[in-house]
Amino acid sequence: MQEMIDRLRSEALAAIHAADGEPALEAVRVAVLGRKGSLTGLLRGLKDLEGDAKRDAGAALNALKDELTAALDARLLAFSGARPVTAHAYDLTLPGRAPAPLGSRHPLLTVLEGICDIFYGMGFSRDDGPEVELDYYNFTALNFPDDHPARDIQDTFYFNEKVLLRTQTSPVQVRMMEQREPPLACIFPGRVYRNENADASHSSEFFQIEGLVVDRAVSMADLKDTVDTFVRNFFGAEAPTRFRPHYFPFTEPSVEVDMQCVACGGSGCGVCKQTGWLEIMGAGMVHPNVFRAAGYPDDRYTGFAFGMGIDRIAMLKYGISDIRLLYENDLRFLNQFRGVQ
Ligand code: 2U9
Repeated sequence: MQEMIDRLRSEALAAIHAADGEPALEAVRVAVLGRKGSLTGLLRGLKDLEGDAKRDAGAALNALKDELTAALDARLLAFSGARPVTAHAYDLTLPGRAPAPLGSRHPLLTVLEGICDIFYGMGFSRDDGPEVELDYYNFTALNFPDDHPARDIQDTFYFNEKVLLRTQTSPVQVRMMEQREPPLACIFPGRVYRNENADASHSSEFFQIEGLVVDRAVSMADLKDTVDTFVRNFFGAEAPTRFRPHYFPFTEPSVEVDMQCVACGGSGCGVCKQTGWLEIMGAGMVHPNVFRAAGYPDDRYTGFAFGMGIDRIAMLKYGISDIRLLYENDLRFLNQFRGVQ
């Protein structure tokens, strides 16, 4: 048997080598591996063998079948003009081409959406308006006097006397009040602009989220409860908050809101500059002049409003020390937020 196998091997390989085209090669394949082919005939003859002889011959014939099939394929490839896959053409030990890098959500957007979700849970809706605004909506309707320093060209980007880049998202709220009657409970996230030099805590563009609630008999206690619910949900802690008296033209009374330092729990550290408190937002009761500008009847409604810098909240949450990192799109920075929800 082995002799027949050896003879078949050398004859078949010679025939494959001698084939001068695809038809000749196909004829060899049929003559050897076809239904009535020589190798197929030997495989059929196995049934007449027994024991070790059967096993050895079977293994040898199957190995020969594999060898001849590979030789036929290689010869066919040569006729088709394609380059064979050989070790020198491809180094299979090289690492594969890196997959296209996945992007990730910008930390500012993660924080923005996270804050919005908490307010949705309290029944707030969300609205946005133009970034290029009228001086009227950005300042006048919000009770800024004509000579208020924020109107200064050094603080605000003006296109002309009447048109500017909004410095806060409050103008969206004036526009909403012009259109709708209370009750209102809405948040207003968006990009705002200020004409100031950039440093670790200032950028000429940044993100704010403001909120407005207007109805009959809305009180400062409602504001406090809303702020506490937000802080509890966002920072995941029972961190106490405190109101410090402040001044804004558009609210009266006005407060700045602090929360107990998340880094040290109130004992004082570098993050809170040893005070134990972190300022997180400004707020207050909507000034009657703002209601008047929006066209609401005198004394019918009260409301509270608040505003916070999303950048500052993101910096506190993730321990980011320089606001400019949020605007440079440096992948070494952004990649650290992969998978952060
Ligand atoms: C209307 C009436 C009142 C929005 C408010 C603040 C207080 C506030 C700052 C936080 C840090 C801006 O990003 S920041 O620099 N904002 O302190 N904003 S109350 O008050 C309004 C808004 C609209 C009609």
